[in-house]
Amino acid sequence: MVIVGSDRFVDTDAMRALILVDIQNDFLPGGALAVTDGDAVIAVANALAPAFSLVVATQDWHPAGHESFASQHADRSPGEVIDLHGLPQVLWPDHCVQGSSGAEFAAALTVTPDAVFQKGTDQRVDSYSGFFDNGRRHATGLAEFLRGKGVDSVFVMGLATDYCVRFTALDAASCGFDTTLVEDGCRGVELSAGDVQAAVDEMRAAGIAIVTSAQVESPG
Ligand code: VGL
Ligand code: ZN
Repeated sequence: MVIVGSDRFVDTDAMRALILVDIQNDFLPGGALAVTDGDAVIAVANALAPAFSLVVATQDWHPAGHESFASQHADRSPGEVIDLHGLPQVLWPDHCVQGSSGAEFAAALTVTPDAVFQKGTDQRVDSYSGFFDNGRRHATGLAEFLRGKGVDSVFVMGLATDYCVRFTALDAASCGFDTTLVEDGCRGVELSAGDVQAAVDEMRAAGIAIVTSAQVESPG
C-alpha cells in the first residue's frame, strides 16, 4: 500500500522480518539433540541480521518431562515414532528444558532479537513451528506480532531444517506471509537420509522461495 499524503509518499510495502529458529545450545555439536554442523548457522545469522529492521527468534522451551522425550515412555528410544494424544510424535532425547543451559541461545549469536517466541511449553503436545503447536490448536502469537509490525514477508533460517525450520516456514506461508528460506542458514537432523532434501522440496512446493544468504539484499 502507498499512502499519499500532502507532501510525501509513505510506502508501507515490503516490511520484512528475519525469523531465527531455535539457535540453541542443545541443537549445536555437543548438545543433547545435536544437529551436525549446527553451529555453522550462527555466523549466517550474525551476518544477515543487520539487513533486517525486525528480527524475531523462536526458542524450543520444554517443561522437564515433556512427553516428546523418549525418557517419558517405557521401552522407547529417541527416533522412534509413537501416537501422542492422537498425533504422530518422533521421540527425542531430553532437550531444551526450560531454564537449562541447553535451552539458551548460542553464546556466539550476537543478534538481539526484537521478540522471542517460546514453543513446546505444553507438556502433552510438541511444537515444531514457531506459529502453532503440532495439533494447530494453540498459536504463539507470532503471526499477530508480525502483522502488527506491518510485516508482509519473512526470511526463515536456523535449526533444524527438517523439523522446526520446515514447519515454521510452512506455517508462515499458510498465514499469508511471502516466505523465503535461507538455505545456508539451516542445518538438519536427518534422522533418515534425504530428510533435509525432502523438507526443502516440500517448502519449495508450498511456494516458499529458496535462497542463499548471499542473495538476500540489504534494504536500499
Ligand atoms: C526441534 C526436534 C525437537 C527443532 C525441536 O528445533 O527442529 N527438533 N524439538
Ligand atoms: Zn523440542
